[in-house]
Amino acid sequence: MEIIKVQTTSFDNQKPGTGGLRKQTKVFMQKNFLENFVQASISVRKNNGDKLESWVVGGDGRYPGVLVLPSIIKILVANGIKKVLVVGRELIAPTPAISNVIKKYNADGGFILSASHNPGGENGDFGIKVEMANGGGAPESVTNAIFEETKKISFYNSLNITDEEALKLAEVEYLDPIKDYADLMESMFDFDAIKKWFDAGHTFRFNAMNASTGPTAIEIFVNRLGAKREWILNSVPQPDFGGVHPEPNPTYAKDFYDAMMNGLAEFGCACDGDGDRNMILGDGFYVIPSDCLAIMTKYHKFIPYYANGLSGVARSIPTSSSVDKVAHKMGLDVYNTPTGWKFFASLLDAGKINLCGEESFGQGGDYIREKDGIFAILFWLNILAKTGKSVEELVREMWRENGRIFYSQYSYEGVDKEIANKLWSDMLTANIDGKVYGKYEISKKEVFDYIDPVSHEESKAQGVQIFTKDNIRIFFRLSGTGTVGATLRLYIEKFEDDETKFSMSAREYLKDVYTLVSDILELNKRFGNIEPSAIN
Ligand code: VG1
Ligand code: CO
Repeated sequence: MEIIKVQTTSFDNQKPGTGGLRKQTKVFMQKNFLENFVQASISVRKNNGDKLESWVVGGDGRYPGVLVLPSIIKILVANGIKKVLVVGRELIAPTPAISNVIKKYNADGGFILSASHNPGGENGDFGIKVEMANGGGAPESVTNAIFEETKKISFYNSLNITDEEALKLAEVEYLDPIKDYADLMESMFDFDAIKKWFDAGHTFRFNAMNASTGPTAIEIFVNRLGAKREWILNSVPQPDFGGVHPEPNPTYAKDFYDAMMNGLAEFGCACDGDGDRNMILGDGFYVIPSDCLAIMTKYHKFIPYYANGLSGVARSIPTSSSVDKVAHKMGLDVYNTPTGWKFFASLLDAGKINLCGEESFGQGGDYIREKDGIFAILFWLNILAKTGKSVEELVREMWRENGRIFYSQYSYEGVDKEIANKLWSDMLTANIDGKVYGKYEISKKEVFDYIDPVSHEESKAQGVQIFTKDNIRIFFRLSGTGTVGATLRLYIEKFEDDETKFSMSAREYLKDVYTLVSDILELNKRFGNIEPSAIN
């Protein structure tokens, strides 16, 4: 087998974002775009002196994932990797199941071919997440080095063989990630209790959004737990997700959300394209992800895996402080990290936390290094089965005990990039302390810089935080996963202990705050009357 050096020209736009390199599919399809990035990632790991013997390749099934597999295999083997562990011939598995195999088979890293919750297909997005030996996304020191490498790359290593030959190389092994993952889940949760809950006639729906989680959901919920097959919706993975935007939230899973609001089942849930996100719904009741993390923390002792307690929890800084109320009562530390799961990894590795979450529909634990949609859903099923309460009862009870944190996240997707960058730099330096906007007075504005408590790696300017005198917290940042223009992300929270207000919707309760935020950021002046494209 002959190793060849293929001449290439570098690209200047291969900077990985919040969750890997994500671009429009047509950008990824440019000659050598993917190959350059793959070679750069491997070169950086080698330059760091890391042992690279085995490497996992997986994906969420989106186009053109399985078609580019041979090319990736050739580069890996040509770079001296002895074992390429491929996640099924079809290359379809949820990100958490791929993270699990990296760890389980002691691989030195991996690639996940996914743009996560972004739409797929020829006119959608494609992406590649670079995973480390711990099964988690590469930290900023590595992604920055990869970016530098991509700017100067002039050739990549490959093999002089056909695509068919590449798929059959002795160095390539195909795994069954679903079985490994389902076994792991079965070892962590009380499957007997959940089985009894289903046997007792409780109703359930899981929406796989035509993406990667369908087959795993059938194996776990139907085959192992006894749910009805017809309760698993949109369960056949499709390369373009059947045209669905696979982001499980009230905006992009609107039909499912509406059906659940109208009594479809007692418990409803959905996952995103690559299965690391989830949405939790009760009968006529929506659980915001921040409250979801708080409920998981509150009831962790019902989960056999967590029966001995937690060492600490973490939330990304834009996530609401709902979990803080629960954790502090239990005497647990709460860490605040920047947006992006990779920031939890060092805290998890060091054993400082074993449960964590983000407002963006993601929770996970210390058993792997990615967030995990099905894990969160099983967590809820386990709690429902053990408490006998409904989703709504559990959340309302928590609000009565701790007060309710009204919270809303809204996004302006695909706005003008230059204007957004100018807004961002203006906000970094803005001095608005003490400024009055209508009935609100700003008490403090600060830029959120993060120093990892374990690795001491510093990540500057991860967002701008604004507090008002009456304790409203506003957080603002630019998205790192969008592929067209820029996306503004705004997050607001306000604590309320007046029970008579608990039944208001967050949108109604925070109505005036939306106006305040838009005034502070001068959104209408800068962008010309824009409306949020997603409110969750
Ligand atoms: C978004 C979310 C963030 C999440 C990231 C990756 O990032 O806000 O919390 O970790 O997506 O999720 P951004 O930079 O667009 O706000 V996934 O499911 O795309 O891996
Ligand atoms: Co995802």
